[in-house]
Amino acid sequence: MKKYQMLIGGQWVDALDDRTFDTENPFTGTAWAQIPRAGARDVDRAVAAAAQAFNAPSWSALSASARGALIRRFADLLTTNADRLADIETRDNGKLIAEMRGQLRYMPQWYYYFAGLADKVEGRVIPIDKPGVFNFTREEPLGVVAAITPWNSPLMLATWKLAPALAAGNTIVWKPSEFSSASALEFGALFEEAGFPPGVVNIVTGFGNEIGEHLVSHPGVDKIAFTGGDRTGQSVYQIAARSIKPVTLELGGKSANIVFEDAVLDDAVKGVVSGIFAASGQTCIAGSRALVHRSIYPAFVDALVAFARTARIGDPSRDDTQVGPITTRPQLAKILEYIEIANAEGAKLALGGKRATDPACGEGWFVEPTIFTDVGPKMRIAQEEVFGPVLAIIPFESDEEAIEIANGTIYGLAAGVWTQSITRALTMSQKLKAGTVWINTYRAVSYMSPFGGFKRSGIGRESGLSAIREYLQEKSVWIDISGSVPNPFVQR
Ligand code: TXE
Repeated sequence: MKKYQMLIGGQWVDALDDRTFDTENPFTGTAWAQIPRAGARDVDRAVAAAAQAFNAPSWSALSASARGALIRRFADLLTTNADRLADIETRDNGKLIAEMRGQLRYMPQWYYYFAGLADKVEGRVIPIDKPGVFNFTREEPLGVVAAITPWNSPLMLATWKLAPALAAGNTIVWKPSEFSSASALEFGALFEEAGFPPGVVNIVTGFGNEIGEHLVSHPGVDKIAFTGGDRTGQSVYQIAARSIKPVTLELGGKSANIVFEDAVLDDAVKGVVSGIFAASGQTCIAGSRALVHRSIYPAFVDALVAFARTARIGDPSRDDTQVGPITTRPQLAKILEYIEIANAEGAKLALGGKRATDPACGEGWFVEPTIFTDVGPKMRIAQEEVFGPVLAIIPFESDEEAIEIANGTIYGLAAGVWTQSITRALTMSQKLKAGTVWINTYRAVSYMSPFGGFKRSGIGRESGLSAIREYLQEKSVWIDISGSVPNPFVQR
């Protein structure tokens, strides 16, 4: 079994008390690597290393252009290592090799984009209203950023934090999910190879319930960038509030994929499938509710069920597999429990509905692509994030009703709209309370376009120009140019 070490202050180390945990392959259900199980003291030394690196001239005195060049060198290494890292991700989290390769090959773009932005962060000269003073602003890094990431797209979701945070001049303590730490540690080696000074990127592996709170509350940490579950996000926010730390949070959703009567039916079927069965529904942007206009409801459901039934389930490392396993044992149990809940609530099961036992699934943790029809908008299956291949189909009668249902959850991460009417498309893009609205497409993301949640889906934005601002703070500098000291007893 492969044995990994963590990256702290430029050194590859075990946990101080030598504890480890096994990471499992969701397709075989067996352990394949040992990961260091960090404790509080390991977090302490990672934060200390990041703080030291933040102040050291090897990082702090580096010009922004040189910082950009380092990040570009990392992106080049990422490009040459993309397929190898994709293989590790698939082994560790069970997501399709086709999807992981796509993600890894595209991922360098985030680093190129933010590397390019590093030396374009500019302050402003304020045309100040007061005579005799000159006022300008500086954009400064925050310090030590704690990046806490989940298991569903381990390197991609880390990249959305690391690329802008490094471009802005911060240093990092990254805690990947305990279910997907191997690829993070392989990634860490590339930062070293690229020539980042020791301590700029530190990776601490371990359990969220053991070291998460310690990391978030650590006085040496200046900012938290978190992607994960709703409840964990709440706890992170509360703990960060105690020391008034800035946070970005991305907490998932219950996104609506809305199919109007004027949609191109085949396209909408594919769009709904890509929203919920791609990645076995384990994505924050899963279109886990399909809202379908009553007039096309039966025809749409028939076409969707027929298409979803053909999905090839099985080994995620095969290029032709379409539905892979569930990444973690607890997640498998959670999805099966939600299927029970939906049955008990009176939703009609139209496809799937149980753990998959197809021979192609072996001993893996699979759930059949599952479709519930006639779901009421207030049922739990229509309100709560399942994070699995379970679709709730809800009929609607009018555009107004579609908007009301779509907006009627605590979440607001994304929405899809299927229509041929430009007026309807634009109206929906305005009325839907979601951070991303896709019209006649679904699940598109880019390093150039901001991503984040409305309402309980999160705080802050990742990707796009504005993302770098999440890792900067603005300073106002005043300089007297009058040559005389004014009355010290009144405000200038
Ligand atoms: O996530 P957690 P889990 C949702 C999805 C899923 C549920 C639970 O609905 O079923 O969350 O998944 C770290 N302080 N999403 O339990 O616990 C943890 O170690 C600080 C949505 O895997 O939120 C990991 O690194 N950190 C989502 C990270 O938080 C803590 C993606 C996320 O784990 C911590 C994944 C603590 N107290 C799951 N406890 C999305 N938005 O895409 C845990 N962690």
